Amino acid sequence: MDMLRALFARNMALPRHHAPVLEEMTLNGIAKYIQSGKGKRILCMVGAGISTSAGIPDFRSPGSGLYHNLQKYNLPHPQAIFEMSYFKMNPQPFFTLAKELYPGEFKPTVSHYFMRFLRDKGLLLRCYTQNIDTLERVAGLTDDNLVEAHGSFHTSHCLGCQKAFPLTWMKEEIFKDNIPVCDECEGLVKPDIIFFGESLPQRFFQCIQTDFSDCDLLIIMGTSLVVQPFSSLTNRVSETTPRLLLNMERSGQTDPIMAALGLGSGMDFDSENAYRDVAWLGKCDDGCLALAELLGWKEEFEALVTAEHSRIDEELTTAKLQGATIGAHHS
Ligand code: CNA
Repeated sequence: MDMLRALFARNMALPRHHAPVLEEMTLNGIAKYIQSGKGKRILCMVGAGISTSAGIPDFRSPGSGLYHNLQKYNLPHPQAIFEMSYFKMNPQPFFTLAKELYPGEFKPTVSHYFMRFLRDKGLLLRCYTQNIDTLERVAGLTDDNLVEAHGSFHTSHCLGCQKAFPLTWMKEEIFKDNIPVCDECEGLVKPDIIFFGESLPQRFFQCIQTDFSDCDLLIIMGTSLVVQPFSSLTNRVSETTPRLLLNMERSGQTDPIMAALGLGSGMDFDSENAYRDVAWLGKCDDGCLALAELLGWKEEFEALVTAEHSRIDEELTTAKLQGATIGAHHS
């Protein structure tokens, strides 16, 4: 191996070995890095795994993931539900699924609130999310805090005349089991979530210009890191920026042989050259709590989650009671 490496290094002026940027390659090492004041412009990259504990299935987890449970829609292949050509031909499966996953029916998780907590501490540079459930917003992140890389249900557009429709209208259509149709041109109306093959929002391309070079710590949570171009963002941070993965499985890794040679562009958690990437495997909610505890913030953080969950519970109860009263008046 050393001979091979020497050969590569001689012929390609590669690879460079880096001094470790963390005291230890563990969650504790990340906590110490933040405590030392080095991690104060934190970027979070998140995916469906941060919402599974809210009851929203992800795509790819074996057994519980959406791709394993789409048989009832008789799709030619699972991804067809998010493909424009199939949607135009048969929008029903998408809207049935949209009803199941509809934003507003779920509470943000510990992981969502961890990003809000980092924001409140002045440590969050931005959250890049692949999710379309809008739970980051419910947890209190603002437009400025967020890049919704795959769009969201927030707005919808007619595929024919491009007329915009608000969330309230789309919600009503979805819950009435209607296929939403434009009142101007009778075109199909689709929530502004990005389907396979569609371009990502302008904001994504604008923000990545500076965010990743400005970032001094990258936290990646609940994503298999297989959807491009999102997954390649992990490589945009500087070579000395630590990257923490909180996930059920290792994702975003460089090929082990390439890593051993010091080559490759993914994350390197385990090779002898590993110097900045930490994988903490388990539920990301537990990972966030463990990190908060190491930082001495656990009580304060748990208090935030409890307060926000009670507030949402109260709002839901009030809304249900109002619904029941309105129902009683109408009957
Ligand atoms: P994915 O490919 O389904 O991967 C999810 C990842 O999260 C996997 O690696 C899981 O092991 C991991 N995971 C699941 N639960 C947990 C947990 N509790 N703690 C830690 N890790 C966990 O999903 P990606 O987000 O990577 O794929 C991108 C797709 C999924 C985007 O286009 C999204 O729009 C799409 N999606 C979004 C939602 C949502 O908005 N909540 C739901 C389902 C799919």
